[in-house]
Amino acid sequence: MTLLRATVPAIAGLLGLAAAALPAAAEVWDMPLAYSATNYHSENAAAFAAAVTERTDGALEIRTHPSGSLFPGDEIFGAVRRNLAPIGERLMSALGNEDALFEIDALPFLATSFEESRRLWEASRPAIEEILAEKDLVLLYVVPWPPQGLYASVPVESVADMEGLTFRAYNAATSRLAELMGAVPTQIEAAELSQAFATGVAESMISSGSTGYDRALWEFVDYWYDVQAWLPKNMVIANAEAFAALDDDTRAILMEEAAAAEARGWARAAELAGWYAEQLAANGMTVAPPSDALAGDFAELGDVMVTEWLERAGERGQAVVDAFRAAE
Ligand code: PCA
Repeated sequence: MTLLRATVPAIAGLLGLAAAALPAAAEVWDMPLAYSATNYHSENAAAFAAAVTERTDGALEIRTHPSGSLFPGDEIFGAVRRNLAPIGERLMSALGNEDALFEIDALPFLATSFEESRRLWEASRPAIEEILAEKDLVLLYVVPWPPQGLYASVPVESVADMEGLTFRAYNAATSRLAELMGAVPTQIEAAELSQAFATGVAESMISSGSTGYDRALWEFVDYWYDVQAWLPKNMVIANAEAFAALDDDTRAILMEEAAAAEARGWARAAELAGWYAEQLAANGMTVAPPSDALAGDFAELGDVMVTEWLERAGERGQAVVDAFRAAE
């Protein structure tokens, strides 16, 4: 008895000392991304991953997997929710079936510049964080795409020219817009774009100059109209359980680097927007502002979509839109 009483605390003490002296067990987080490795979102995520890995001395190592190579874009949100991946990046507005509020940044002409988009994000962030928390997810950072324009295989003077064209959609909102234009939408991830355009499954789409550049869309279509319809965002989220399992210091580093990645990503998107448009033109595309008729048609369809969205998004949606408009 005496021996035991003396020995147990001694052993515990030794173990405690040993545990404190050992480095924290290394944790590896695989981070699925939907877009190509050379896209600025993916490069930004890779810089974020490297910074977290370095600053935690490898206690948390993040490995990015671009181009939908670990999970295709439309499976990333579900994978992070189920902790099949502890962290991942997803186009926020593609999650409208999870909650209408996620679509707020894909409403035509609500916020059309980086500055407005930033204000819309500030107005919507608390509600988005709340919705993510309800789904056991933690928001790390968001980064916008440049303003969205219209790619088409034929000249488009007004929406009537879109009648019957196949249209690549990247979320429910772009599908709805295509329907309102009389086009024929199919939802396709960016990683599959070249094939869709090569086979005629898509003859048109709305996206940024960034995605057209990444996918060399000039090989398939001749026109890009710089409509500046909205700026959708990618968001990087973590599984709440995986996040809670990290120690305090690691969590603090993760959040600091997330804030740095958000700032870096917004700056980079704004810096690159014009350059992408130039690259489309340099590769032979007609890059032009929309005609007055096309801009007017889009504005009308935009109003329809905002009205429809407000019905689905309810009071929480209305409150965010009001907060955004009040900050103007
Ligand atoms: N590129 C992404 C979403 C928005 C954008 O500009 C895409 O086309 O999938």
